[in-house]
Amino acid sequence: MKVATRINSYFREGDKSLDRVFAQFEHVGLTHVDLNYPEHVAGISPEAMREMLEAHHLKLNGTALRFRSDFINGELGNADPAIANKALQLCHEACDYCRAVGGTNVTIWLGFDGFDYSFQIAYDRVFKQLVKQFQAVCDYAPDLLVSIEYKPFEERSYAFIDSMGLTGMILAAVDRKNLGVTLDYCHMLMKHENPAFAADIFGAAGKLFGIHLNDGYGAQDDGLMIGMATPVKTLEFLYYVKKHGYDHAIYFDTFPVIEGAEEECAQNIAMLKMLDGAIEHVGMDKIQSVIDSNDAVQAATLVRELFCSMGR
Ligand SMILES: [Mn+2]
Repeated sequence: MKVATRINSYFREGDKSLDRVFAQFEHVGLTHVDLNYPEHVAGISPEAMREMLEAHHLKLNGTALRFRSDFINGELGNADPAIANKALQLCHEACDYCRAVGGTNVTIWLGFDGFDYSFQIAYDRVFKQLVKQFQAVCDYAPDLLVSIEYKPFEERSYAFIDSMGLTGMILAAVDRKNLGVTLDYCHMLMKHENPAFAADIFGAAGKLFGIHLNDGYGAQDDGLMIGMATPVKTLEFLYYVKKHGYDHAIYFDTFPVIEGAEEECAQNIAMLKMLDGAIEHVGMDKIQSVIDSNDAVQAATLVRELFCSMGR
């Protein structure tokens, strides 16, 4: 199992040294790293980054775009062509860095492409512009997986790419093999989506490129430890992730604030392994046969069986 977690959780304690954080990642049992671009790579050459990762027996999963101040009124979909082009160039740089360090995935979350007011943006113009921009990123780096992470709101009151539905429309319109989706579990709860639904649809289409696992109550991006709020939904989600042969890193996008980052991460790893073990113990065929029966009482029986199989 490939597992990664949020570097910034570890920056809260001690200095902002990636070498120190990577040593802790190795110690807790993580295998992969996602770097926010550009903030985590400032002043570090790809060669130096690769060496630092190798020294701690870690691999780069990929880079994740972080758009800051220049882009507060929109990134790839910005109405100002100069700013939109600057956002595109940043995506290209993130692709170059990812490839040079041996990563495979470039994750793009457009936190500022969206709106706060009625009559503020031209929806169709933004849609068509985003399609062209994603085509440009995909064609720039056909050897990499470009992945859209959607979130319904925050930074803006309404995000443009806000849901599995809109993301699916973008994927279809962009029509590139190397464009897919990163499913962030909490973001889906915020949109009142059932995470397993998207995992099955995108997984079956070969478009599941990234997973951000966490938990929450739906009203906001809580970033809680895995399985602590919605364990049944998490089990169903993990079932489909397994069913569709997902083979990239599972990234814990959790926000330990009071908790120690390493203890919190260890808990996430232990919970993920326990939930996965329960699915293994009950068996994929058995679970599928219950789903195929389309029967809520059988589903409830299955959930009890999964709970009873934990830690066995
Ligand atoms: Mn995320």
